[in-house]
Amino acid sequence: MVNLLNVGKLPPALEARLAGAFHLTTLPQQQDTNQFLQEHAAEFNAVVTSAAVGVSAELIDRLPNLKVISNFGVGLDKIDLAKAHSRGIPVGYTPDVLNDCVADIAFGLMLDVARGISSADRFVRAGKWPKGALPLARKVSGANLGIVGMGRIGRTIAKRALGFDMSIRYHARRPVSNVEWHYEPNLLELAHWADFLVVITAGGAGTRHLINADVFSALGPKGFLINVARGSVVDETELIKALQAKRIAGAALDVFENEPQVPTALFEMENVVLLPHIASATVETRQAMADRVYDNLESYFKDGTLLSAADAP
Ligand code: 8YV
Repeated sequence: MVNLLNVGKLPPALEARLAGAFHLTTLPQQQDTNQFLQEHAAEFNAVVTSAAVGVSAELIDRLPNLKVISNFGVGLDKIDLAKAHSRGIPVGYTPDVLNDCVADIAFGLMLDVARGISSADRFVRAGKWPKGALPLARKVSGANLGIVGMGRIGRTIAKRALGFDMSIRYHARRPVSNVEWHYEPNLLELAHWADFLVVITAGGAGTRHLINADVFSALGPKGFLINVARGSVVDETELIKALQAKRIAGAALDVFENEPQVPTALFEMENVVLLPHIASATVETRQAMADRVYDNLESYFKDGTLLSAADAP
């Protein structure tokens, strides 16, 4: 019997399915998690988690018989991959199945912040329509789209942008092979060129505050920021300052530095769209993610392979 330790926040149906196939223990449900691990850590050979929670180096160290980790989500920034790989522990995750939904939300946010959809909805509900009109908005079709990060989701966003007749350029650490879009090695140049700067790069130490005050200045008073990556990639304090000083036109955010806390300074701004990290949150995509979490574990304990394994850092 496989003893599986759940440390994350999983959909209940996935938990039930895992409990049917493995001996499942949910760590946060234990009265004293520290004492529980002192007594039982050696029993576990697998961990399941979610992108928001991850698996720390400390936890990996405490589980001497850990063989595999399965993550609900594509983000690996909260999993200590270096530690896992140093112990030869493969990490499964859920790429590809969420590309469509995250790209859809990137466009939803772009359209909303540019055309003022949420703001116009508030205007109508507040009974303001009979008293006057809203200011004119910004056209999205045909605009310049700068994409920061050109992985699977970045490419899906670019595909959507073709339908909007947008010009597309991207920035990444290096040019991505088999990508036809113009590569911009200088992030500030990309921000300067872009009308909409969409951030969809991995989180973690390497990209922390990549989107900083200089990027906002380059984006300029007509440029919009859209973040569907990780809150850590954007310097939130500098973003608020840039918005307050009208150094950028607006921002649409699905992710934040300290979720679920959102800086209240953003609440009053009509040129800001705020979502509670829902880019992958559809019935279809969350089901596909749950299936992949399960299938990765099943496959590992059948023949030692994963359907989708994270690369070594
Ligand atoms: C989910 C995500 O919100 O895949 C990710 O990295 O951030 C989202 O898809 C997350 O996995 C739920 O914990």
